[in-house]
Amino acid sequence: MGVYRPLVIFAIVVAIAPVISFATEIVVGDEAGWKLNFDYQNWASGKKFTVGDTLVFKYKQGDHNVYKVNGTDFQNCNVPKNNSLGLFTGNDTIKLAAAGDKWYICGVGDHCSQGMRLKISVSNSAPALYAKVPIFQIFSGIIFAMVAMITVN
Ligand SMILES: [Cu+2]
Repeated sequence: MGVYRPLVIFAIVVAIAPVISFATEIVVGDEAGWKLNFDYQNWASGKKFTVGDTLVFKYKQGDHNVYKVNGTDFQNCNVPKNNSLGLFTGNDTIKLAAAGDKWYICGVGDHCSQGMRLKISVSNSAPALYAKVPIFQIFSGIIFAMVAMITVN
């Protein structure tokens, strides 16, 4: 009987793995990080941002920073005067808590107008979650679990 226990566990993992892996940590710019001379719009166009994901801005502390701004300030590169709106650690994490468009800029010098700005569209987790779980995988997981349980009994 004990021989089949791994089958049951495997079936459960197959069934729920896509569900538990949907919240991801996304490093802005991937290996490049948060820097000058990088096309963040091009980078973002190939990515999917979902509620629950976390953005990570990596840079040398002091060289750059991160301000979350609105669409107008993004367009005009207006850096908020209030420093409490910025992030400055060099390893800044931002949890994407709500769906919609989000805008981030670097507030150092003219970095924003040189292209150090990022606009993303965050989508709700539910539709994205279903889209990421192929029907085939759900069925195969359920059938595998049933077969495994019948075999055990
Ligand atoms: Cu900068």
